[in-house]
Amino acid sequence: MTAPAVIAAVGLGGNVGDVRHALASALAALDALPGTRLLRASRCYRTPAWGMQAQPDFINAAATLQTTLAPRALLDALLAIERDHGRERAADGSRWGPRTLDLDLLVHATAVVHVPGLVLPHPQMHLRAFVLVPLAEIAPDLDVPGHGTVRALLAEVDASGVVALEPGHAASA
Ligand code: PH2
Ligand code: MG
Ligand code: MG
Repeated sequence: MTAPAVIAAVGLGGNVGDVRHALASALAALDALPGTRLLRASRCYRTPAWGMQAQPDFINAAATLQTTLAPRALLDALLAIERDHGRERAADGSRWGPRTLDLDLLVHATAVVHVPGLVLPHPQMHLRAFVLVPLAEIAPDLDVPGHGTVRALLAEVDASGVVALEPGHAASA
């Protein structure tokens, strides 16, 4: 029996090397995962480093997927794609330093999960403009379980400094 397909959202980012190339390559890898289809990908945004601020700006984007993968299987696939793109995790376990490619599982349907290594929805996504701005471009009505829609969350954060790297489509009048 095949698992039902659900919607999942992924945050993409990096601040080392040719990040736009890495993000495009990662999107293709997401679309190629078993039981998974890339639905939408946002533009790339330049974003000020959050957390550990003394590091280069990041480039961030977001994607929505339709997938039959369960949360843990999808998370493991994201980590494998990071490794394929040269991501090295700091030996000291520090979490917020420079990286070639970071893929964060943000939302997996209605899942609310707190187990070692996997928290859903992503525990800080509702506070981070670098996640919410790209995600709002492609999925403003997506529900972040326990928090509300992406559109409502974006209205509560300071999104100044988050700049799209390509022009958007003009809204129809
Ligand atoms: N990721 C981090 C830490 N800080 N800042 C921005 N702007 N974008 C990120 O993707 C990011 C960050 C840890 O994953
Ligand atoms: Mg991250
Ligand atoms: Mg990460």
